[in-house]
Amino acid sequence: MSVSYILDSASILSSESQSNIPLVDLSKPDSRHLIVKACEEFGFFKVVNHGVPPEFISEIESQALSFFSLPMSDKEKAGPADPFGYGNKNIGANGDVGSVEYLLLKTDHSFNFHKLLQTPEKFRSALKDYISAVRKMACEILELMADGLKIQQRNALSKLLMDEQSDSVFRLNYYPPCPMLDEASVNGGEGSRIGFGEHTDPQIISVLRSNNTSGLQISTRDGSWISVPPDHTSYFINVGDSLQVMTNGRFRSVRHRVLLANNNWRPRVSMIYFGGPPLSEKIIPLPSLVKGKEESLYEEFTWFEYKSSAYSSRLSDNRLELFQRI
Ligand code: GA4
Repeated sequence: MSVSYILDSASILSSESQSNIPLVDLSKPDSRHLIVKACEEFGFFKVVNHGVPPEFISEIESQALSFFSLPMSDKEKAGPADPFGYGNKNIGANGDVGSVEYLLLKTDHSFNFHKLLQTPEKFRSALKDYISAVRKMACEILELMADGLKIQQRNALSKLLMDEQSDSVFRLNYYPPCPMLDEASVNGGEGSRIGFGEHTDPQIISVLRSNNTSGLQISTRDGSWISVPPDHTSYFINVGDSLQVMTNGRFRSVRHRVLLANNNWRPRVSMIYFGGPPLSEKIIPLPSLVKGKEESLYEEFTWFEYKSSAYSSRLSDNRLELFQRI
């Protein structure tokens, strides 16, 4: 192990330990205020006491690891991700690439798991348990947001995720260890590569959990990047573009990315629930957040229209710009 490897790791650790990522304890009575503050400042926060049973999490993680360790020819049977299924390096349909393999699934369990695994029923039932527990947490958070924003109808946001027609997505990402370990050790393990390029999430809310590996970074208001210290026992919440619009710009959808250090020897595995509304839902600011004569900052659009526009964009595009009123 070279000296530069040690220095490199130490500097990553120190930038992570100094992070000021907002922390929300869902069991504490003041959490609604902290959530609102975090969504205004960062569009991002970490959650503890989330209530998702650890055995649901470990079951999905082990199912994911066994899927991603299948021979490539087997995994490819579940692809390409157009948009659902197995994807490798290609993200979306417009030329974005990253050092990542993934499975993108609809949360209504309509995916044909027989294409995917030898024990599809086990995977399907683990997903069902996991997604309903994570959706419950997401709804609790959306209700706390509504409380914190003094919105009378507590479920104004959460009802969109609970709707039978909710267009939510589940994503399993597998970031392989450095592909050129030998080369990396020759040059001291320095440098990094893009796992998942910078972007904002189009939906309302994203709920992310990863194993204990680094990589996730968020962009702050001044455009600088902060590394998020990994914590496999907690969840990380992202405000999505739709929530930015529904709060008339009060909450900001967070730009984030995954950057992999070239000396990473463990795969990063993340699981993300993207809570979206029904396709026909109009994405407009909640009435009480459009004060007096102040108008919506955005043109009116449905989730279907926004999603269609998102899917024809590049990952790093500012997708909301197209809908901003000048
Ligand atoms: C970002 C959030 C979710 O992962 C996702 C992504 C989707 C994809 O991977 O197919 C998109 C991306 C995401 C935004 C713009 C488009 C669509 C890739 C891409 C270039 C599943 C989603 O809903 O939007």
